[in-house]
Amino acid sequence: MRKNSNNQKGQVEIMERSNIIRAVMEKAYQISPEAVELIYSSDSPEDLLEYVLSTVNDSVIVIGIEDIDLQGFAVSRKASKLIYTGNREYSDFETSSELEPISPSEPVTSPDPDSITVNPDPAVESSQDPVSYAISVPDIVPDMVRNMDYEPVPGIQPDEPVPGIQSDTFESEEVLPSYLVSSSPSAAKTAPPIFSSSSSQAINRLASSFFGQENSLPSPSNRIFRGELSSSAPGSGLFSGSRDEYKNYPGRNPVTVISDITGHSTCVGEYMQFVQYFRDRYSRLSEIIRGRINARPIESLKRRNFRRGDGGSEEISIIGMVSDISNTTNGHKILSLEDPTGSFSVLIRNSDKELFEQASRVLLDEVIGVTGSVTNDGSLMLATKLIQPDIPNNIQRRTGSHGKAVLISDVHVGSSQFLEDAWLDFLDFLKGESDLDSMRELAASIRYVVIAGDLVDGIGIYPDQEMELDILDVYEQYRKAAEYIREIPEHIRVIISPGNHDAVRQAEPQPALPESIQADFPENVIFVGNPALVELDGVQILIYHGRSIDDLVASIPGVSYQEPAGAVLEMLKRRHLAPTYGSRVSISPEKKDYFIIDPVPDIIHTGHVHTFGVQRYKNVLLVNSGTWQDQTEFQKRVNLVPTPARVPIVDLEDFDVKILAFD
Ligand code: D5M
Ligand code: FE
Ligand code: ZN
Repeated sequence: MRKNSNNQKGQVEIMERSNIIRAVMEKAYQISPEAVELIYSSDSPEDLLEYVLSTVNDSVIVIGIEDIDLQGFAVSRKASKLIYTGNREYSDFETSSELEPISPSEPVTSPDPDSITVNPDPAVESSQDPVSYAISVPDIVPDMVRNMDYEPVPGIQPDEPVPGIQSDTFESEEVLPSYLVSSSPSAAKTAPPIFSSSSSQAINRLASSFFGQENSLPSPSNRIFRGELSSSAPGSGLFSGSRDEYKNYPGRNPVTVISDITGHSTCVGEYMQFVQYFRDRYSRLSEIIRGRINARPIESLKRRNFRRGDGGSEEISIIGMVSDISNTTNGHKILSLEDPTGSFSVLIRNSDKELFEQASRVLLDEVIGVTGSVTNDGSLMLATKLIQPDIPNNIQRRTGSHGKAVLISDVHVGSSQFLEDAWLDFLDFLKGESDLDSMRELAASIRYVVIAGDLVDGIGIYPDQEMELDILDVYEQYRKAAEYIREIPEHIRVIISPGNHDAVRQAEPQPALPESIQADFPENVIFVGNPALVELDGVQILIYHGRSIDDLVASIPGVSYQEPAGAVLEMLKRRHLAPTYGSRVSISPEKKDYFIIDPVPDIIHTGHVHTFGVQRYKNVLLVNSGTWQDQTEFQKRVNLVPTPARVPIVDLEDFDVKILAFD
C-alpha cells in the first residue's frame, strides 16, 4: 500500500499494482495487465477489485478487461451508499492486500553442501561435440544461505512433553490427549476442531479423524476450491475402468491416457469430500500393505488379550494414516495412526537406531503398516517394524516399445529469464538440423516429447513477477509457446501437462489447459492434467509437475534440491506423489486420490524445482527434468541454482538415458 500523491482526495491510500495481482491470485485467479491497469487507475481500486472478485465466475481463469463490469460497479456503489452510512470496511480486501512481501508458503531450505553428489547415471556420456553431455553440479554458497531468513527446517520436531511418558516405562495409565486415542463420537466432540501439526508450518490440519467424524473439520482457506475449469472432453476411465474407457490417441506414435483428472473433477470443497478423499487414499494404500502383513483393525487393539502382562504379548500389526508425529521428552518418537475404526499411538524407541531412523522419515498423512506389541494398559503400541507400501523388488518394466522420448519441463515462456537461444538450439536438434550425423540420427529416433508443467511463466504467480516478464499477457505467452511447439516435427507426439505457473486452477490435481489455449497448438499435441498417467506405445509414464518436492526437501532428512530424483524416490516408497496434505501443495479432495502411484509406472517424470536429476529405483526410471529459465531474483535470494537446458532422452526399449546439454 502507498499514499497516492496524485490522488485528488490526497489522503486515500490506493493499491500497488502488485497488490492487485496478489489479491487476485489469493482467490485462485490470474489477471491480465490491462485489467490490472484498469483497476489501478480507477478512483477506487480497492472497491473495484472487491467488486470484480465478487462477480467473476468459475469459468474465468484470467481476469481480463472484459470481465470488469464498470457499469455494474457504479450501480452497486450507488446502492451501497444508500444502505451504508459512515465508513465502510473492506475486511476481505484488507487480508489479501497485506500479505507478507514474499510468499511464505514456498520457502526453500538451504541446500546441504554435504549431500551433493554427482548423479551416477551410467548413460551420461562425455563428448567434444558442440553439445556436451556433462551434468554440472550447482555451486553452493552456504554463507549466503545462512544469512537468509528461513523458517525452521521441518522434520525437526519440538520436544513436546507427552503426558504419561516421563521415563522408559510404558505402562502408565494416562498417555496421550484423548483426541488422539479415541475415535468415539463423544471424544470427537471434545476434540479441538483444529490442531497444529508437528510440521513447522503449523498449518491447519484435519482434526481428530481422516475418516469422517462429524464436527471435526473446519474449512481452511486452501480447502476452498474453484470447480473444474477445463472444458476438455471427458475421457479416461481412470484406474477403475476397462481399457476401453481410456483416452486413446492412435497412430504411428500412439498415446493412451490412463489416469487424468481432466473432465472428472467433482470437488466443491465440502466436508464429506475430504472424508471420501482420505478414505480412498487409505483403502488403496492399505490394500497394498495388507498384501505383506496380517493387519488388524485398530479398534480391535482395545481388547485386553493383546496386552503385555496379560499373557498376550504377541506381535500384531496395524495399518494407519499418520495423523501426528511427536517426540517424547526422552527422545522417543510417537506416531499417531488412524484407520477407519479408530486411532492408536505407536512408540518408536530411540534405542532401536534403525527403526528410529526410519521413523524420522515418516511424513504426516502417509499410510504405513506397523508391527509391534501393545503395552499393559492398552494405550500404546511398541513398534518393532514399520512397513511402507513401497514397490515390489521384482517389478518388471513394460517392454515392446522402441524409439525415444524426450522429457522436459519448466520452459517458462514469457519470463525474461527464459533461455531462448538454448531453447531454439533444442528445437533445431528436434528438427534434425544438428551439424553432427549422430545428433541427427538421435533426433530421428525421437517419437515423443513430454512437458511436465510450467510451459509459460504466467502472471500473478508470485509478487512482483511482472518485473521479470518479457511477455506480460498470459495468452500471449501461450501463443508464443504454441509457435515454438509448432516447430517440432509433426510426427513427434508432444504431451503437455500443466504446472503451478500455468493457466489452470492451482489446486492439484490440475486439469489440462483450457480449450481456448489448446486451440493455438498443432494437432500433434496432447493435453493432459497434472498428475497424469500416460502410456507411450506401451511404456507407462507418470507425469507430475512436482510441487510436493518442495515439501519433501523440507521434511525428509537427506532429500535435497541438488538431487531432485531422490525426492521422487521417496514418493515411490510411499506410493504417493504428495503424501502430506495441506502444505505447499493445495490438494483438491476428489473422489479418487489421483496422487496414488498405482499401477507402478515405468518412468516417473517430474520438474518444478529447476534442477536436473536421474535415478533408477527397482526398475523404475525417475527423471526430474531441469528448466529453460535462468536463475530468477527469488532463486538468487534463496540460492537455488537451476540446471537449465538439460535434455534427458529415454530409450523406450532399454530405458537407457542420454542427456544433452544446450547451454
Ligand atoms: O518453481 C521453481 C522453484 O523455485 C521451486 O522449488 C519453488 C521455488 N520458487 C520459485 N519462485 C518462488 C517464490 N516466489 N516463492 C517461493 N518459492 C519459489 P516455479 O514453480 O518454477 O516457480
Ligand atoms: Fe517452474
Ligand atoms: Zn513449478
